[in-house]
Amino acid sequence: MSNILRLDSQQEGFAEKLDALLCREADTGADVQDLVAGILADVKKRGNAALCDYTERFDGWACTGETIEISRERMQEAWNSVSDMDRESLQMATDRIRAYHERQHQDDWEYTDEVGMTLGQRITPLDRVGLYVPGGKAAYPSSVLMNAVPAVVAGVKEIVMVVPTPGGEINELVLAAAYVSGVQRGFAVGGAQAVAALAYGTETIPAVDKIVGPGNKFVAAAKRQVFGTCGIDMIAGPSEIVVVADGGNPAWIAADFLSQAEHDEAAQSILVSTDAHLLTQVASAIEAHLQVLPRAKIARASVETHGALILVQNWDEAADVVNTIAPEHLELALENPDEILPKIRHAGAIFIGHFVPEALGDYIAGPNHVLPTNRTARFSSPLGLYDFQKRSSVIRATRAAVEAIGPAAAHLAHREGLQAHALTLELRLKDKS
Ligand code: HSO
Ligand code: ZN
Repeated sequence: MSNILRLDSQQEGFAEKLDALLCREADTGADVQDLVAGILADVKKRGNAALCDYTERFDGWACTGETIEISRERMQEAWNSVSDMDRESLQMATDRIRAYHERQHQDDWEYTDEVGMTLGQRITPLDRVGLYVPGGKAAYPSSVLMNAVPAVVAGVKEIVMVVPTPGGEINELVLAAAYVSGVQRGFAVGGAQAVAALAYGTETIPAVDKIVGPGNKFVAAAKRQVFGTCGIDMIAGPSEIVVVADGGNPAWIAADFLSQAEHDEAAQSILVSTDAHLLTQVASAIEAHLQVLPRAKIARASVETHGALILVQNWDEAADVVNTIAPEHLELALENPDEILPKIRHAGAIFIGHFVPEALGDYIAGPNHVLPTNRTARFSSPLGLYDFQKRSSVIRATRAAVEAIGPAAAHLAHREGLQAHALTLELRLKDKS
């Protein structure tokens, strides 16, 4: 039997134990931050020359401004080279993700108030977005779709992608996903140096307005440091899943539990139930799956260091536990999921009923799989159309409106000691022409 922590809400110190379980991530060390700061400054100063130096050092190939370019034609070649089933699956996912995100469209609005001010909000897309795609074991074509499609739907004019190619190796399915989802240009660079190139621009790579997409700790530190020069989406941590279950098939629940554990040793999977027997059955089923899963080593490390099986007394308690965790993914594998749903306040994506494994959402359901992790679902939302748009306020006034509200503004300006502000209003109020 695998060695998974068991907690019981009736236990002494349960709240503290739950807290300790959720404390997963040590802050990025000062050494990483300093290294990244040096790379950012160097790429900002020396452009392609620095970018290629770091690419040679970290990814092991000598590039130039020309050789890093991945053209749309190269992406199309990849699209043509993958299997029919690859293409059909990517196409279906793209279409479904597009349909979902189209629903997030918001109209501009405007209203005229009682004094004659016409006030409104306009929504405009970002001009240029940079998508970071990790290489190696975390090269997920599905993440290319999840980042690029909402940007396209939002009306972003240019979407560029960076992807590291250590040893010159490039994932054809990533390129095919970039092709089908509408990425316009790609560059075969990665790491903090690629984030720097996107933030500041080089002779070859255009500076973008926002950088999105997951990455390792160097990429995450670089995104944090360039924030302000450009926007960033979020700093996504290792995957998480909480399954709340009341029976059902233990083998299904165990597979769902492991689906996130297999991402990363630092991933976290937690099962919450009122049924102690089910917890035991799922623990055995997890062990059985681990015997055959190719990524068992990663999944076992995740489950044994960060996993937990939590016994609660009732569904109110289950909801409290979920809200404390604020998980990235929540499965309500329950006979009556709608009883507990209204009590859930913090979760990135909620999968309802026995028949919806989280993996459906990772690939094809339509909602975004880029979700708040590390308890940030308390205050943030899935990646969406709104992340690729911004709002402008629109203000119109008639003379009558300025007469009605201008004196109060001038008064406040004087109170703040800002005479020029006051003057802008007083001149207009005095002018009877
Ligand atoms: N579950 C991951 C996304 C992913 N899963 C990509 C499979 N591929 C993020 O939460
Ligand atoms: Zn996943």
